[in-house]
Amino acid sequence: MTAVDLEFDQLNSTVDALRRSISNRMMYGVGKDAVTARPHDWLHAAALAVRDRLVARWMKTTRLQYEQDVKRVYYLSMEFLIGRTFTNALLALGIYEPMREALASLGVDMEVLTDMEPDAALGNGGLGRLAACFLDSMATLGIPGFGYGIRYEYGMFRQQIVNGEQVEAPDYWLRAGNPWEFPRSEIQYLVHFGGRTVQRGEHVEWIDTEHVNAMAYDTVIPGYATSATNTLRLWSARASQELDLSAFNRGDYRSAVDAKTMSENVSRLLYPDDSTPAGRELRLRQEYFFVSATMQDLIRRYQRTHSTFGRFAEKVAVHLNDTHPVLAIPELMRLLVDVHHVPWDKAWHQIQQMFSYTNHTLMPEALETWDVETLARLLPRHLEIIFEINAQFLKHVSEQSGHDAEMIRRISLVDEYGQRRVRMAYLAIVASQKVNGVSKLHSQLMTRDIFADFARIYPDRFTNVTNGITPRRWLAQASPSLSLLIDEQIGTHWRRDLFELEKLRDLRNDSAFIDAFREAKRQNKLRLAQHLAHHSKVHFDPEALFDLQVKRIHEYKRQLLNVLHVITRYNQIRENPQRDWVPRVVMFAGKAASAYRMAKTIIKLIGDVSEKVNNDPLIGDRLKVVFVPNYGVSVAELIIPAADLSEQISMAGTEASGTGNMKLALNGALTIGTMDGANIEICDAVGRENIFIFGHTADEVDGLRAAGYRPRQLYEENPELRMALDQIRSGFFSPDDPLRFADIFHTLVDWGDHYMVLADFAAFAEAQKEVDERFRNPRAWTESAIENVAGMGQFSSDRTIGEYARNIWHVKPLDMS
Ligand code: 26Q
Repeated sequence: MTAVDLEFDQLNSTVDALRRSISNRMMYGVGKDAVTARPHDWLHAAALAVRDRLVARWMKTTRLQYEQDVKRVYYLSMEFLIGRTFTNALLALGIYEPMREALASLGVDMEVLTDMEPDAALGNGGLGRLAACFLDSMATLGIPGFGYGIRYEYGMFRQQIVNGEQVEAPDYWLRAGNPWEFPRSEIQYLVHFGGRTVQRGEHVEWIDTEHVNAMAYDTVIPGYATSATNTLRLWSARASQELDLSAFNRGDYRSAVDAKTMSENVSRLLYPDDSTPAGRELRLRQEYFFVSATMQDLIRRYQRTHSTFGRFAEKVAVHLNDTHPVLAIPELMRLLVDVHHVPWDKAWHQIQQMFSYTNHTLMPEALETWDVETLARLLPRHLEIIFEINAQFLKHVSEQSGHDAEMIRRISLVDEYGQRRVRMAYLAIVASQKVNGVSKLHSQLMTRDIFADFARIYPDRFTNVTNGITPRRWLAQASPSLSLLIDEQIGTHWRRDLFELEKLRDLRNDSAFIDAFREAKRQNKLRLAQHLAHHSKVHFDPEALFDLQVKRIHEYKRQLLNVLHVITRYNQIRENPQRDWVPRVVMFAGKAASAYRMAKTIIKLIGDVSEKVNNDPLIGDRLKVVFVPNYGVSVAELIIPAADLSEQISMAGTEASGTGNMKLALNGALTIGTMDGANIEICDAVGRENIFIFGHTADEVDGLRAAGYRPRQLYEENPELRMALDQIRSGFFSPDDPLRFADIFHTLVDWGDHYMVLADFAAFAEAQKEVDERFRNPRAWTESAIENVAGMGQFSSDRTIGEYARNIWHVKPLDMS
């Protein structure tokens, strides 16, 4: 920041200046006075006062980007799981305390306000939250980046638990208005669907289409302690014609309005599915809608300063967050070739240098494909372009490596078996200059298994960039107590350089620091205990071991393994109540996809087990089981800092990376986990003695499957496991409906146990014993916790974004001076 900027910022950051701004914004922005203002009005007025301070930085960044004619990154993602903005912006601007005082002087409690802000929950889970962490890091590092996505009116559903079951409620997050966004009614693009193609002279035209307008809404993304900011641009659908006039004139008002509603449905709601793609046509429309508007926008911005497309790839990098935005490729080809009349080969050459693609899953059923018929009907021109790309690609491969018909069939972008389908990941690979996985193991398996043919054809294209998380939100904001302690010891710079945390290692034997660390964690545990006592009427001992598994509910993540262990522990305590048990609170949180039956049954099982355990007088405080409803960014900020133990127990080879594992370790939780995803790198970073690793490795999983896995044998040979499974099968936890969990039993015992829960059970139970032993010694436990925090430097998303910028996007930070 320059001296002038600094002075300007300081003048604006005083309590007085903030109070004046809030009052002003209350009057001129909200249109009320202090006497009649309700809490929501205060939140709105305060948010506008904060936003005003961001806008000055935003204008400056935009101007510098333009003047320096920098290369820009377009980060395309169907999901941005942002959470709340207010506190985050205050911390970025360094005005948290002055704002609290300014509000207090107006008689307003800031904490009440911050709790009222709805989450921007425009994402399902890991992939969407990663995009949000990346925006934060790009802005903080001054990388000229734009997030592009959809402004869903309804975000991720709210999860209520009624009688132990998940009930979904719509998330109309815009109800009270969104003070952070700027509607840009002047920025609109037409997006076409349907119709047919015709050849006119040298060019193809796409005609007889229906269309909808995409209108831009911009949100400022502040960088931390820098005047650099970025923009998140989200598209909202507007009917291209307000009303169907002919219907209107016929007096058919219903139809006149219906057409408008139908076309605007495209940005109505987020599909609440993660991992398993639902092949719905509206989803395909959403994907095309946002990439079409984005590609038009990017061309327009490039053309403001360039008269030909010769330097396109020098100035633009487009990143695909999974395959969901992959239609950007044929759409940009169409715009260049059909609309701007760039020759095909030139256009393709530019595109291949511009695009990059991140894969987030290895599970074959999660790889996106769209059937050729649907594409032909909705996007006929794009299908032609995909066919042409495919033809040229297959020709190129045959020339290089001979006509291996079987291989050509395998790598074709069009799967010809049965119903013909386009394989979106293959299209992304062929068009990208770099393809990356999200952890070392995942990137290895990606090139060994699902993309092996492509890795042989394009060996230099594949790479790894391990995920990261932003320390601003996940430590500084979520855990004030621990942050303050760290600040006292090593200063505040860790927020911008997380490797600074290594300095904490020298303090691991410092008794005073160990005590202070434990006290900071205790504060977070108390905060959570109070919240849960208030909201869900569960009471528990804050001295107990807080054991957390928080993530989407999915069979591969193996919440069932955790539940089985809880049940055996319950049985053991009942048998031997007087032994000196380490008291535990086992917490689960996470949403199930609405159509995922098994995931919903797992939630119900957790509910039934917790009923039984929590109400058993023999058990008392020795074991409590809690399902914390509505897991999302804000709930995560509350519960992650309170964790002692982090459950990362997916079957090895299934969790691409995980990022909750990083958030928990950064907050001083010890991990119990399999050698999967980023757990492996966390293990290296914190030291094998400070993590509880168990279970089959990815290679051992393959070996076991090849040798013929027999879960029933494990069931029969392990009496504790058998008892727990029999209780599940026979209605011990569900006397009102004894067969409720029969399918869970059969899935694990008789139907193949696809995720090898039983194979890892004994090792998991052993590892849990080690956890208990370590926890009995508070000093040893806390030393390990400190080692965990100290080792987290590499898991900052700043490191991740640095790697993308250098190795994939080839962009440099903006010069802010
Ligand atoms: C696709 C088509 C239709 C409907 C839904 C979808 C869809 C939506 C979301 C498919 C997948 C997702 C989300 C995937 C996801 O969150 N993956 C996670 O990504 C994280 C960030 O890289 C990793 O840490 C996790 O391991 C991975 O599971």
